[in-house]
Amino acid sequence: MKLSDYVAEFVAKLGIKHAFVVTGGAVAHLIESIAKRSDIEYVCPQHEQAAAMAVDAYARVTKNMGLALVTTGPGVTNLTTGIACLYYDSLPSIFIAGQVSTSRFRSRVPGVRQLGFQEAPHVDLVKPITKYAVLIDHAERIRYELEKAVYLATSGRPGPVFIDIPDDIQRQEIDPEKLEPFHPNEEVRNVDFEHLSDQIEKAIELLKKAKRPILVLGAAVKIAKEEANALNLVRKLNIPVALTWATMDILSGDDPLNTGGFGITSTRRGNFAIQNADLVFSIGSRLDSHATGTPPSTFARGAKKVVVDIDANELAKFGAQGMSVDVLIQADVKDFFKVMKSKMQDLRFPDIAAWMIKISQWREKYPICPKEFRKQKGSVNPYVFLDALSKETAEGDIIVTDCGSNLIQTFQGYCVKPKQQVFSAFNNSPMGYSLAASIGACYANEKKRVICIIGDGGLQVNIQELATIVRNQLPIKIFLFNNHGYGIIQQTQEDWLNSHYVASRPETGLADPDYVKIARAYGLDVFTLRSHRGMRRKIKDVLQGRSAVLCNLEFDRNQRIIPMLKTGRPIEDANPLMDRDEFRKNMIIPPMELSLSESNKKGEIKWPIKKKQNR
Ligand SMILES: Cc1ncc(C[n+]2csc(CCOP(=O)(O)OP(=O)(O)O)c2C)c(N)n1
Ligand SMILES: [Mg+2]
Repeated sequence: MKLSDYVAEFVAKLGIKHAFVVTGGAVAHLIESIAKRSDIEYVCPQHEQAAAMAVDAYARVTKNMGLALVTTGPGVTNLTTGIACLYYDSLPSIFIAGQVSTSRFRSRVPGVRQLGFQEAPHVDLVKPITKYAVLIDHAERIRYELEKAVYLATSGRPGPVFIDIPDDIQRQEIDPEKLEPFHPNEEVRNVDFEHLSDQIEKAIELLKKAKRPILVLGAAVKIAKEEANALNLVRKLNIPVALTWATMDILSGDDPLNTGGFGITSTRRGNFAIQNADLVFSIGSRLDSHATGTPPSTFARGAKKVVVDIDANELAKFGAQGMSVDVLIQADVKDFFKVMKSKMQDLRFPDIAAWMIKISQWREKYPICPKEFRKQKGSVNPYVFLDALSKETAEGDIIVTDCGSNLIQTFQGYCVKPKQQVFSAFNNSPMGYSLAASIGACYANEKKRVICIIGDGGLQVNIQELATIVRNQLPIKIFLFNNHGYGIIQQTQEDWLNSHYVASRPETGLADPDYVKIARAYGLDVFTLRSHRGMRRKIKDVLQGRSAVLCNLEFDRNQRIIPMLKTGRPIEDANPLMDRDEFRKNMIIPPMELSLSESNKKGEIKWPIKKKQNR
């Protein structure tokens, strides 16, 4: 059997149904072997970065692995941004590259940079962003290395793996019967269930006393596929839940138990809730500074805290950063839920009705889309749009958002429905992700429609993928948050650089082409929305049917993320600053000195900042 055929059969047996490929001489045999199979469809993105991002979304949606094949040299260097997305969000997938033939390895002539055309040290390049990266320099190693790579990708904390196969090795004949298998050296998982049980008892004691508890569910709940157990716990405890970006779609946005997220870019209501809690019980979130604000000691500072995390280093970080945690539980969330469940029978918790009323009052009082936003004229307000979009989408829809303001606004303003998936490349967050990821998500979900939210800056970074969408007739509905610039960078420049908008606006170096014309040239249907008039109708039109659509939403270029924390403040005190009396009334725990100081009166900062438009 030809080795490349063996590789194709191996990946097909894993249940992978699509391969994202960008061909080249050094990978031609592998791709041909994939193409010969009837159980895998290959898809041709226009750029390897997009292929990797499609793989990322494919893994998220199928909850299996995705697969990409690329050629040597630039094929691999182009992949890296996408591979990093999978690595930092702990997603398993397989990346296979063709490498120059073994006879052309530069190692044959000491000191040279390259011997083979397009030769590059792939394994060295991707090692820090993969769980395993290996060069197959002997054909008979193929089975062992493939099996090992898949084992590593999917076990423990998942992640992408990379396999480099030289051109001459791809063509070699092998006898599959004679190949050495890989036997995982399954170190017996040594879980100290007794200790875990003791720690959980301590946590339950805190739960029994809490009057204002909040449960945090983090990404690990999804990585461990423990969503159902997490939701059972929520229902059983019947306590409010604060979700991180990664888990935002596991509970409906309008569920009374959903506090509405928390952190430096979240909602007022969610932050008032978590900051005023008397118990924060966090499961599977590393509670990074994006969630806690800085310094982390300001986070939920009146609350007892329980943190469940598999990683001892993450648990140790709290003490090192001055954030007190009362019960640290080092455990896989799977084990945690198992033990927790066994202790839930007959437990009685205090009545938290008053706390629930407070949370619903915050929801009412501080909607992310207040009425005055709706009155905006001459441009589309992102929060008004997201509210309308939430109403027009259906169960089962996948929504992918990009990076920058549009990412944050989506997680603030989009109200998730049951069985929807909403995601982005949370930790790597490269511009252009959502367009390429929408392609992967679409293939992963039987080519059903995918809603892609992206900024004008992000669109430029993967704009070539409009061609992939049209070529493959994918029903991807792109909503372009067009503020003609890098909105989030401008907001940062207002905070840090006295509004010196360097390299973030058309006047200061950016290009601002006509995206409508570009999308039309690629063959998409195009709509433009310049105001709120007829918005629901237009969104309906965009969403219906199987055609690919770009809907250009014209925003005010001074549109900002609202609210958004200014550096140095606790997360309950975001910009635009609230009247101090009103702020004080919302605080059950003592506000920080900084929040009460005279200089923080309402009106210090007005958003959106209205400046003369000079374009
Ligand atoms: C590949 C890459 N380069 C640079 C950045 C830094 N960055 C983050 S957001 C952003 C601007 C994004 O502009 P746009 O997509 O228009 O989003 P907006 O904030 O305007 O909604 C930049 C440059 C990044 N995240 N990824
Ligand atoms: Mg923009």
